[in-house]
Amino acid sequence: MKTHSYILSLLTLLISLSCKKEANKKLIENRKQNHPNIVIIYADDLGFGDVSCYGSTELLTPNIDRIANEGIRFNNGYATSPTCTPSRYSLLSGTYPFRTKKAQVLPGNAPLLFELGKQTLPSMLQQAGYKTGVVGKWHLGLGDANMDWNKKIAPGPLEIGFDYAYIMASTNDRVPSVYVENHKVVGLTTQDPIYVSYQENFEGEPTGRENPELLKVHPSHGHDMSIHNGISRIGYMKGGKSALFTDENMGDDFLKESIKYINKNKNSPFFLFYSLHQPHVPRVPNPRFVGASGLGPRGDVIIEADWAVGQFLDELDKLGLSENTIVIFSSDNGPVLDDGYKDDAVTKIGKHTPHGGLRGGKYSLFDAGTHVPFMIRWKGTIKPGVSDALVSQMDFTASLAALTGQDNTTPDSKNILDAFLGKSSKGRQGLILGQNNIMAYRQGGWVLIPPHKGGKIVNKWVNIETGRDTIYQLYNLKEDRAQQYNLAETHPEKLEALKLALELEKK
Ligand code: NG6
Ligand code: CA
Repeated sequence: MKTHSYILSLLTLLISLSCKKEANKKLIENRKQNHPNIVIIYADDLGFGDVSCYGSTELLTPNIDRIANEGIRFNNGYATSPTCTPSRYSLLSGTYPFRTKKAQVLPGNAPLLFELGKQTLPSMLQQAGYKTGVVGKWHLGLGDANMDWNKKIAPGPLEIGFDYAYIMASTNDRVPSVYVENHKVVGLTTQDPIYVSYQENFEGEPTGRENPELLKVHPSHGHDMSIHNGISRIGYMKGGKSALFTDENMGDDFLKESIKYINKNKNSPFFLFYSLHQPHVPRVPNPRFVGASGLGPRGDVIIEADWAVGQFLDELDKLGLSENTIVIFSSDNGPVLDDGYKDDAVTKIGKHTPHGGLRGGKYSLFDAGTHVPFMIRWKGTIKPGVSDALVSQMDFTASLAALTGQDNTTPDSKNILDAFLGKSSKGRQGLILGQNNIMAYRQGGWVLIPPHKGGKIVNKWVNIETGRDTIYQLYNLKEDRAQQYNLAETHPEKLEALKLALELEKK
């Protein structure tokens, strides 16, 4: 009798153990499908035509191409705005930048742009059980107005949903030229505090304007204030010598921190916003990449960024995470050649076309301002291919909320998960592009650019058409990719339909 009950309980135990194992396996499988790691690799000012998977032949980007070839390459993928801050704001907040007046290119001492307490992409993923991190360019403001960079820097990424941050304080051409890790400037000592001003210079400090003999990279417009590492920047700064970054090492620094982050978090689902600084000005490649492209520093830093992407993908392979990680690659706005430094970007461009045949570029309402490289890889889940769906970076929040079983409470992000995963050719219906009251509207293959007050045709500093005009513009991108024919007068019904759709989308 005793042996009987003993065998019975042993059997029960074995069955329950095997059930548990089965349940665990299911849980892991489930997590793999619903909670894959998510990485967004985000370039800065990379154009639609700057990568070889979108047709560049003069500049080859085999590693970025790998993401496209092993995943989906979107032919109609958009950043929300033709400049950095508004695009990044909308990617992280699921909100159109025009809803916030302040969502425009920020100075390096601007306070944090986000309203605390509102859902963001990282806070939504935190809710879903993810570890969330950001490494690289931020440019979304930090702290409060009049922040002291020597004290605790908050609010910032950690207050809007990131568990970890290793970021450039602003842009590589704006002071302070430092990195911030969580709440602190990296490498700063109390003996040599750092001071920042966007009003006036600190006494005795050299500037690019007055001391060009100290420069290794010279400004072409603006960028003639404080000098650091032989490069004059926007804004004034003093002290903090032990904390200043070295432009030549920035690519390596961000790669190293990104790799550290995924190693540290490999056992929990993680989200990483890996925000590259290339090819934004000043373009200062590591010596390993000088001359790599034959197109001057702009091409060289793109080769450098592509190399870093390759190293990062290799690390995912090494950790056995490639099948369990969604990798998204895109850019915050379109391309620009001379963006303020004499770096041969114009003279060495040769046959390369950063805009890839689209009209305009950075700062422009024409297509090249926001129509950017856009690709998503999820090895083993996404069937490799090409998609024509209209997709926007603003839609990551709602789509990834759908994937991870969360509610999206952001105002403008749309769930287009099926398009992102290549299961549907339908993306967004319509999309507003731009910021403040400067905007265009795309619907299907059509683009409307309403009249803009005082619209200049060409931004003479960067030699790019702004796309603004005092009349209505209407383009059919399917037949006229380069936006050469304004159809506003010949297609009045289409014009009215888009005007109405734009007003509805604004609500
Ligand atoms: C402009 C800068 C440009 C770049 C841009 C922001 C001047 C003359 N030009 O004001 O160099 O920094 O702002 O670029 O200062 S973004 O990609 O971060 O939006
Ligand atoms: Ca940018």
